[in-house]
Amino acid sequence: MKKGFIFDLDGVIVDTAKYHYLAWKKLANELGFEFTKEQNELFKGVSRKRCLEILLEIGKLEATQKQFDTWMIEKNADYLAYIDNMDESEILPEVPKILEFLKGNDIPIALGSASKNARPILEKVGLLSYFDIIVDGNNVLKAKPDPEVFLLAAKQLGVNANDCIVFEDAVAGIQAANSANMISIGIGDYKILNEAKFNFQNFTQISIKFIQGLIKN
Ligand code: B16
Ligand code: MG
Repeated sequence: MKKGFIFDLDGVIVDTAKYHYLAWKKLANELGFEFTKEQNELFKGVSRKRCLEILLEIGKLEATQKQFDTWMIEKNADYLAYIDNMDESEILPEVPKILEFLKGNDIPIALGSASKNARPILEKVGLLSYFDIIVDGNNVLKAKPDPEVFLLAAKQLGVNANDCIVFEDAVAGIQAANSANMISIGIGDYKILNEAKFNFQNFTQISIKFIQGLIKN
């Protein structure tokens, strides 16, 4: 059966978490509290709206709907300013090698990200043309760990869900891939991503032979 490969964005293709962190920290500081890098770990793979809810819980603040919306807009404006200078040097190691191999073998490739800024980021780092399909925060109603983002990607790729392989760096993303009956590959700390079918610290540890095995099985 035809296989499809689905990539998360932040933490898999590029490390945008550092820019999300700077923008959330700026907002927290303006609101009068600290936001640490450790707390930022909770935000990985989580939608923008849910991130702000968690941030306000950390700061023990309540917001009116109007304030909430204003802070969402402010955070995103700051984030967009931080990512404005991104270029291909920010692509995580060996990602292009894997994309190139899949493309060269006519394997369909999708992005499955929670970010509403996924398309401009791929464009900035020069990887947009590798992706046949982009499903991101603009296309789904339910955030990971709900499998909606990956199921939609599979549908648009024209590949059965159980023939899809998902690369993810967030626990919620691994859970989403598993509940979609896809093969989940954790990128990052295996102790955190222990629900994944396979684990790698990063793409430098993934051989073409391993990818060929996934395509054949
Ligand atoms: P935006 P991913 C996620 O990207 C980030 O990990 C998460 O921290 C962020 O809040 C979310 O995108 C939404 O991003 O504010 O740009 O819409 O890992 O799903 O690619
Ligand atoms: Mg991610």
